[in-house]
Amino acid sequence: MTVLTGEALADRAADVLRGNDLGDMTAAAPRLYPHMWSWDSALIAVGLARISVPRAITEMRTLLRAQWTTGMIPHIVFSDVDGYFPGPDRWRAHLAPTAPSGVRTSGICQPPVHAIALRHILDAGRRSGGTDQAEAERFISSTFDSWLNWHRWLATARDPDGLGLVEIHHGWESGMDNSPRWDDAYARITPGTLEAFTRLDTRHVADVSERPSDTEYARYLWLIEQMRRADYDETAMRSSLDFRVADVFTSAILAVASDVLADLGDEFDRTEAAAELRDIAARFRAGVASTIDSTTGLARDLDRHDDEWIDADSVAGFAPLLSGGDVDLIDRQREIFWGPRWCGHPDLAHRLPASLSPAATNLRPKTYWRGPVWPFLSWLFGWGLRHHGHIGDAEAIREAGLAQLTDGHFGEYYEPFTGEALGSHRQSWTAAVALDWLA
Ligand code: 9YW
Repeated sequence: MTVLTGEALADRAADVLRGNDLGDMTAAAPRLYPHMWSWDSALIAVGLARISVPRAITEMRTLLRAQWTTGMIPHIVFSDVDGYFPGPDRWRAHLAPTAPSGVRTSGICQPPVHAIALRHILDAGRRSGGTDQAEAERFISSTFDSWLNWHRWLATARDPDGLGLVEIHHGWESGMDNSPRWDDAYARITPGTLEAFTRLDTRHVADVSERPSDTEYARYLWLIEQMRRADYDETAMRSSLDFRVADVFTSAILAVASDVLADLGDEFDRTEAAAELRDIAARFRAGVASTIDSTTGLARDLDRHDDEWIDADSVAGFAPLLSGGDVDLIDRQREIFWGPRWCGHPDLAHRLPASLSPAATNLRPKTYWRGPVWPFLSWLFGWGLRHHGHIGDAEAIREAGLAQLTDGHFGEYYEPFTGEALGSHRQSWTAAVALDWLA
């Protein structure tokens, strides 16, 4: 069995990113995902910043070229490579009046982790100095307004009732596609007439039971159909879509990323914008805290269909570890996070957060967002804990996260108990976080 560590692991990770490089964007995975995904690209940029600051900037520039006039950053920017469904022909997003021209995108978004990448790019640029520093600074100051508009759009169009929670219109917007978080909301959906379709994701994985079922998939496509009928207009979609959920994890990311962007605003003389971003951060941090279940101590999503809380025992329950919050809340969350239902579960291969509690009765340890460990998410928690001053926690995650990757596969996700790499291998964001952990 291969055991790669240190430089050998970093070399292999860099090789993965080179292999998936399509020129001005990095494919999320070589065959399964031959396009740019929004939150993947930000984490990829974090890894690229360790190799080449200009290449990391290119990644973020490509993503920004796909920004909608509303401010939305779409969840997929399509390359010219075939082999992914649903592609641009299914989304037909270019027909929306607010879509960008000259680039093909999907019509939904993903969690706003991008400001975190900007911070990494700027820090890497300043560490190396010279043209790297100049380019990074020029990039941040010249694109600051675009990132601000992205955050503004999420804080307004996606929080129409001012709850401090970001509303999503498709499970894909959460980035945790088939998480049990969305089961009840999806169960209500009966797809209308759909154009015929052939899935392609199931061709690229060894075991189809790891992937969402066909019934789940039909619902995903039905929502796209509904969005198309509403011309991707936010107001029209809110009244017609079968899926509307306030996503606590995306909300936590918006909170902390708004603080990070506010810091950048202060550094680049954008004081007013920085104040606005801090207000957004405070509102969404409070929104996240308002979702806590006092019995379980976990954060919850809110189904906007009936305004019922969703109890899912999922990793999103630790949203406050990203958003931050008051000391009591964070202490309790850390205790649960490291405790026996989560990272301290005695049967885990590595002490890392799985997508569902390893003690949950509905756990499916090989199925996508219903049990496996996702390395980029471990990185995100590590980053968040460090950002809020919990250095020991962050170090523990880094060590366990690297131990999980020594097989050199850079899997999309991992079986929590055996540590087996699953889904796509050579997944870009997995390689990227390894590079950052190893730097
Ligand atoms: C899909 C690319 C994406 C991630 C998502 C993850 C999965 C599949 O892969 O989505 O077809 O969009 O759930 O978070 O961005 O890695």
